[in-house]
Amino acid sequence: MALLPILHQPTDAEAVRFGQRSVTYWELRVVAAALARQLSGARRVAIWAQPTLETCVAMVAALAAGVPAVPVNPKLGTRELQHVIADSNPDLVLTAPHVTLPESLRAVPRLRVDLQADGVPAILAEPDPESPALIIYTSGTTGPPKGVVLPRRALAADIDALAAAWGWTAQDVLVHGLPLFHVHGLVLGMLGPLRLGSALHHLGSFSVDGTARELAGSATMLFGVPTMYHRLAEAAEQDRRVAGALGRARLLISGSAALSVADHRRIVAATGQHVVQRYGMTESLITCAVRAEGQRRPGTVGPPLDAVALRLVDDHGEILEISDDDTVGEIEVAGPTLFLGYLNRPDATAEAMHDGWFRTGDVATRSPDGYLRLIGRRATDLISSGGYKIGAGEIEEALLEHPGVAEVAVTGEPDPDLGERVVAWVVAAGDPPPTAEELTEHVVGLLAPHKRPRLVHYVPALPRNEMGKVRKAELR
Ligand code: MLC
Ligand code: AMP
Repeated sequence: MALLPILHQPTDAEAVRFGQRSVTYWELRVVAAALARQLSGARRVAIWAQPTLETCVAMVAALAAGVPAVPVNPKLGTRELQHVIADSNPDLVLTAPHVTLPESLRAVPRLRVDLQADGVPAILAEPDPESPALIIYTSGTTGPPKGVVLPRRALAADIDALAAAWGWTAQDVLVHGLPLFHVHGLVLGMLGPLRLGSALHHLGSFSVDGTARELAGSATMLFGVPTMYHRLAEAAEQDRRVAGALGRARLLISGSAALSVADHRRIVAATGQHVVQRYGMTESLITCAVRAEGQRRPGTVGPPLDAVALRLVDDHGEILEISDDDTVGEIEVAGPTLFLGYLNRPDATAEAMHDGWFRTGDVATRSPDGYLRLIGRRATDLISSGGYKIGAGEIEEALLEHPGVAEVAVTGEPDPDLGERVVAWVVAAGDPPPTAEELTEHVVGLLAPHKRPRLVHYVPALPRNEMGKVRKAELR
């Protein structure tokens, strides 16, 4: 089956809507097929992934052409953008017509996405399911982000498994305001509805009002990160219209970070709805989900999807057969939803695998009925903030480039809204020392704004062990 079967038999049903602009499946097919013809022969393309209709058309065109697409966060700082472009080396960058691109992208030929097309160009032959479809950059604990190469087969298998888990059909209308350069908003949130032939109403950017308006209208499902549900919980407690809109949804689905038990309960109390959680990673796509008909227990992400093989292993890599909701192991996954490897990084790919299983780095318990409960990560240097995964090392390196920083450690501290907030512990140099605002702007210049420190502590020295490694636990 084709990755996007509906392109072969388009209907007049609404496909996607961004604000006031929308296209039907027929219109999408016409513009995407025309653009796909212009892409064919390209080795790889970057897509300037603003939350717009043009991004959607560009993505569909690249998939139709069988050209791997690199979605680029338009808010990346110079350092990260240079890295993504140098590492992925795209032949073209696809943008909406009026975008001004930053310096580091000027050398890459640009193709403007045109929403007008004449005729009805044929759809190109379906590419090999094992061929790369997307390259999505994700942070690790050290070094710059790595490009996760996802084959078409993984996208198809994951969307189909989620559709089965949630009874997700062409009759559903999905609403969300997620960014289109990560798995959550792009693969689940955009390619999901397109593969199923259902509609997506994208909010442009997340807002409580927009979400409530859509759910009070035709939207049946909501995707969001826990920060969004935290804000919705607060609003629903204050405003009966928000509570009522959330209460009408067929499914409220949360992922990318842990939804706190407190926020889960607040939403139940205000709206009568239990949020459905699911768990995954860029490399494995979504691997666990509470089923539409399943018990929605706070703090759990449900059992593995039908397509996914999942095991827990102990510190020695031995498989844990036990399911007592208590014994803790690292999650390893296998099956058709897995990535092909990290772009240009066979070393990192090999390190991530264990006998053909992908090592997630997430630790969990398993209940007798197979529900996973995530209890943390192996790497404490990976910060989860607003549903984004952020490597502490990346921010430390950026801060050390500031002349007013002699030493620095970055930690994630609990935050009621973001889950964790990025905190920098700085041994300052220079007189006067740099202000917190200066350091924040410095990070925003090099990296994406969501990686900026939300708090800067000045300390006379960092606590270190005999090896000279910073004892981060003591800072907290
Ligand atoms: C803030 N901004 C700045 C800035 N300070 N821009 C430039 N310079 C500065 N100094 C910008 C931000 O980029 C943001 O824009 C806006 O101003 C508000 O800043 P913020 O406070 O950082 O954003 P906030 O409102 O807190 O955003 C919360 C949020 C966001 C929940 C809406 O964190 C979000 O969209 N999270 C989704 C993350 C996600 O999709 N993760 C999926 C990973 S895939 P803007 O435009 O950004 O709003 C994955 C797999 C899986 O994990 O399982 O799903
Ligand atoms: P990323 O690599 O950006 O795709 O982020 C994946 C990480 O997000 C996982 O390794 C988990 O740590 C975290 N994550 C995703 N979904 C959940 C969830 N439902 N609960 C807790 N953590 C989650």
